[in-house]
Amino acid sequence: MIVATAGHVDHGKTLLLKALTGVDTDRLPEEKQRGLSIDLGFAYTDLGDGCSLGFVDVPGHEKFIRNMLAGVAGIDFALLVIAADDGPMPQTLEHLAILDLLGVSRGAVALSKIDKASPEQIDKVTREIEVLLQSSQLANAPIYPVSGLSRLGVNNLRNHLETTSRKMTQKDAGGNFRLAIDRRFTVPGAGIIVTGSVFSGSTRVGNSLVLTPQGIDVRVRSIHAQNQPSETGSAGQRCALNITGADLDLAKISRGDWLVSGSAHAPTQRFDALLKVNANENHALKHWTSAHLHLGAASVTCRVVMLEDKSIAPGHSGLVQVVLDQPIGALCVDRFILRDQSAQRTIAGGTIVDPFSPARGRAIPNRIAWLHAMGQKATEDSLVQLLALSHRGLDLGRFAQAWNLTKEEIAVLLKSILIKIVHMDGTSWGFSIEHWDAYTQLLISTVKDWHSEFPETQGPQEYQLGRRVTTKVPFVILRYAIREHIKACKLARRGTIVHAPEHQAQPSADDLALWKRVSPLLQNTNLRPPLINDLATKFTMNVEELGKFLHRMAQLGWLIKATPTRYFTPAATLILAEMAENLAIQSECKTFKPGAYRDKSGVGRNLTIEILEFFDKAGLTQRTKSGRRILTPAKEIFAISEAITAKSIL
Ligand SMILES: Nc1nc2c(ncn2[C@@H]2O[C@H](COP(=O)(O)OP(=O)(O)O)[C@@H](O)[C@H]2O)c(=O)[nH]1
Ligand SMILES: [Mg+2]
Repeated sequence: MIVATAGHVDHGKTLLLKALTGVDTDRLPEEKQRGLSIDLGFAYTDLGDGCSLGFVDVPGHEKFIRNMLAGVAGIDFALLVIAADDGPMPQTLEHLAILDLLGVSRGAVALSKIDKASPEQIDKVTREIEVLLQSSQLANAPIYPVSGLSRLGVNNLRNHLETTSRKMTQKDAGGNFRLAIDRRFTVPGAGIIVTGSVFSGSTRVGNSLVLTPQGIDVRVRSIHAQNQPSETGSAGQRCALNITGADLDLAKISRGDWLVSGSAHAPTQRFDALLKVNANENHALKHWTSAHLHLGAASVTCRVVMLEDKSIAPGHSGLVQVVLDQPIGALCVDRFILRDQSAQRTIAGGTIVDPFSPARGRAIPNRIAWLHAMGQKATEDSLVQLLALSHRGLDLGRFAQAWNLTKEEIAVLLKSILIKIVHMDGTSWGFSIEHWDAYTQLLISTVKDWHSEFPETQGPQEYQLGRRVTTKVPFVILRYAIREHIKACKLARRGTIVHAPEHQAQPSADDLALWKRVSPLLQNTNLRPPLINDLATKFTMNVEELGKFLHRMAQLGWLIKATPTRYFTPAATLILAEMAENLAIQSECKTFKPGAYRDKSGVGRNLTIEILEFFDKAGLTQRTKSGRRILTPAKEIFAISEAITAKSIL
């Protein structure tokens, strides 16, 4: 369990921790000299039986609230220290408000310096504290009268912390590993060490992690968990990690960065949140207010965008978008605090609802509905509601990332609900069964509409179908749906044309007569059909007339215009496509270069370039740094559905 102190300066936090742990957490020379905590201090006590308490001592002075905020993020338990002789003071109130806005609901009050106060004074302050806590999440927190000086009452408090910690040790270590870095330094012989509270998940020695938001890969060489050498570090512990990395040096790491396991690395500069304005504020929070955001151990300047109402009154909550001046690591249900522009007041606290928000359309009804779905407590409810809103499909990888779900956790979640999943191009898209059925039915009816509107053509090209279908999904999903329909014989394919299986468009008698003359010249051409111009000369035809005829034949699916100057038969196109496919399959990195394709096909340099560009457009291939790779099997784009072989035609 991690405990953080809180409370006004000089109320005895640091001395109390010393009485509890034996450690003086004021370690900086300036802190010793001034007798004042400036930065965070840390101490641990071993409870035996493998349990230990980790303490974060925070500065109480209002000048160092920023450090206090870094210290209380990710803690399990707050120890609010209030001096009996002084009673609640300004930073008592501010720290309490911060804990409340951060959702810290476990804690205790140490009524300190009781050696300096009369019994009447102690009673009076106790009542004041009870009133103060009433409206906060710490309403039921016990109050322990103590003296850090005489150690009176310290054992009672310690026993309470121990009991609470024992009850809590089974903290849920779900999610990907995330540690909020609050210190970094080097140790001779070991190298770089970072310390912080673990928000979620666990890691072990030897694991690879990423420094967020920089995106630097690191490896864990050793771990101290709660100040003890350990093989693992997990949620609910303070950890020190000795890390190395080829691109890592100390200057690249700051307080506020995160160390996370790979899929939790998702820097963001704009997120949506449910924000509660501090009840102690005098004015409502307005649109585009400048503020300081504190999340984890990070602090960044930002603007606050109202999403529902024009402003949010003190003590009230509302949806906002936070636009940051710099990217940070932030994921769903992370808590944060906003302080005013001059960093003097705590103005609000919030919970992240969507870490990856759009700049446009951020307040439209669809988006607000989306945020209500994202704002569900249970990931399952959130997923089901998002699917209901996503008739164009939901990017499941992004969903898992936003919710910080591990691969295993998202897999279990997907098994527990009814969902249609389409894996395409490295992305997994999720559809509700209703939306998927509606979409695939719409594809069929759109093809049928095409047939009645353009009976002289065999059907739409895939991209034409994509344009006409009123539900726009990513092109890869359109392709997938077409492929499923073809397998089920609900649609058919002729080259790049999609059609209803029973639809057979026929050329006019004149076109058929011309086809009989022209087609021999387009076949058996060693994959180099003649140029349109040369064909026209050969048949002493007007180029434009011939062009129109060839275009009509292409609309019937009897030809494919693969380059600006040549038409290929579907059979030749498939042969050319399969050549590309074989080259890719045979190569080690599953890609091929134009030179290799030219040599294999023998179509010459210029035609090679034109054909490969056509394949890119048709979705067969994709250009990458190492060459072209195959996106979709050649047969799935260029084959002629078996139900209607074109042998009779060609
Ligand atoms: N008499 C008395 N003095 C205390 C007690 N706790 C702290 N002090 C003194 O109050 C001053 C501030 O204490 P410190 O622990 O640094 O307060 P912090 O700012 O809340 O961390 C120091 O001079 C302490 O010696 C206590 O229980 N009794
Ligand atoms: Mg102190």
